[in-house]
Amino acid sequence: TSAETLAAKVLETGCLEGLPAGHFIDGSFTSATNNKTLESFDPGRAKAFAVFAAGSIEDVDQAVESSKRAFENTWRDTAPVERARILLKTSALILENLDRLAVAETLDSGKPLQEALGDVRGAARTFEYYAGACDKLQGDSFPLAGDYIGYSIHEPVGVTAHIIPWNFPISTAARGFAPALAAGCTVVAKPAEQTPFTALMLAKILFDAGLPSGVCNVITGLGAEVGAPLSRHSSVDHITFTGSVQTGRAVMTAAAEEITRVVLELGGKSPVVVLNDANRAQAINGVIGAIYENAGQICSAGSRLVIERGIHAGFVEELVDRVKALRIGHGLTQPDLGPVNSAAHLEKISGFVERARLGGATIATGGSVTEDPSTGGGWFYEATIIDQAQPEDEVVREEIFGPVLTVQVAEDAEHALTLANDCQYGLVAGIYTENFGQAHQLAKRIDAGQIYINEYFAGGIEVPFGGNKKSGFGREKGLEGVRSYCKTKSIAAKIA
Ligand code: TXE
Repeated sequence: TSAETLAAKVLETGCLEGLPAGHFIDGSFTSATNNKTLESFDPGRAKAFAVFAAGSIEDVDQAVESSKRAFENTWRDTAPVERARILLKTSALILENLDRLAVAETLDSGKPLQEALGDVRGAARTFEYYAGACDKLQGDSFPLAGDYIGYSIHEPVGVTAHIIPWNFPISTAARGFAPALAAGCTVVAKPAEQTPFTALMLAKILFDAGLPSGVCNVITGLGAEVGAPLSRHSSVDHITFTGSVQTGRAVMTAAAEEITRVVLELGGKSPVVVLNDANRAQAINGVIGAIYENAGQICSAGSRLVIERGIHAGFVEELVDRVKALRIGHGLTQPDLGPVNSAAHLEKISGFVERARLGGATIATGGSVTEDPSTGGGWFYEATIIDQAQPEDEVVREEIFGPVLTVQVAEDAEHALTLANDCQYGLVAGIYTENFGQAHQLAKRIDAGQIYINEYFAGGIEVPFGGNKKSGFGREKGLEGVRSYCKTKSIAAKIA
């Protein structure tokens, strides 16, 4: 395919030409006020391949002021159908740029190219979906007595900040920008310092699709230097944050100062419950995808297998065979398992497994730092399974955010439910069983924002997504996703 041709060229040269090099403010690329830059690394080779602007508070002010002007002067009053047309055009332009966006995403994040292609197609679909919502944000009317009428309208909240992590750069940007823009809000985004490029490319695509200048601004740089001033900015009306619990707490604290709305999508430690009567092949494939896709660096990764004793031994044996056969390699070579995003993150993953090993864990496969077999480079960690894990183990309790699966044995479905819920997080859960009544019983009682039955990651942009407990609050995706960017105004009148 043409994506593969571009990937081959990039593998040969080590870089991708024409990447944006500045912030995107007011419809054009500009360098940081202080002219500082940072380097971005190719995780598959552990080598820098490009530089980008290292923003500061001055750049944040400039971008927020630009978004505020654009909100007040144009976007909030742009006809909903016009907003819809621009979002639809954006969706088409994303697909026209599919190869470049996907290759940039893989180079920057490390994820396998086939996954990046899926993410970019998903981003296009997200704009298509929310294009359809623009002119359907209708309010209610209220039954008041005799001489009164009452009705509500949904107004855009204003300037929305989007703080984006490195594991799904373009997907997270799209899932925030599209509903915000659909509602009539303007956007200031800060991608992660590990993966700045696709959010910048997306802002330019929106502009090319007809979005007025200033409606979507993107500033790159470090969390402390760009994310922190953005989250405490008095002209920001809403913050969408995806990232760690620790940073989420800092963002929420900053937002509290200005009483700014927040949606927090934080980490997870999601269970995949496999009962004795599950379809074996379906469950094995599901479990593998749940934890080894994007090398486990997914907030909703299925990182805890909770399996009934009756099938435990045979299932784990088959799982280990399948996992050993996964091909490790640079993301652009379309491997089964790509690198992890950074050296620091590799060390963090390795630390979790080493501590578990010292504590006597049963490491059924993997358990070591490794490398790209064809180049000897990159930040790779083996696909790992820790069997016979106990509820109190650190590897069961903490988000590792890497290709590490723990296996807990359940005596029956009730015990599986207890193990599944024994967790500080509540983002998603998977259930594999052929007994659909039981599946729905479990779905009802598992404390998570989204449940997948018999296919992990089932569902699309139509389905609301977000966490319970320490996984955060607020919902993205679906029509609920667009509601967070609206404020309801109710109007009541005496008509006689
Ligand atoms: O996250 P941070 P990190 C989890 C995962 C991972 C851990 C640490 O377990 O190992 O978090 O990752 C910006 N004010 N997840 O350190 O710091 C930062 O620049 C405002 C789960 O990368 O949360 C980046 O743009 N913003 C997760 C974004 O916050 C700040 C995805 C996320 O980075 C800031 C990523 C500050 N003070 C990590 N400091 C998920 N839910 O999918 C940093 N940032």
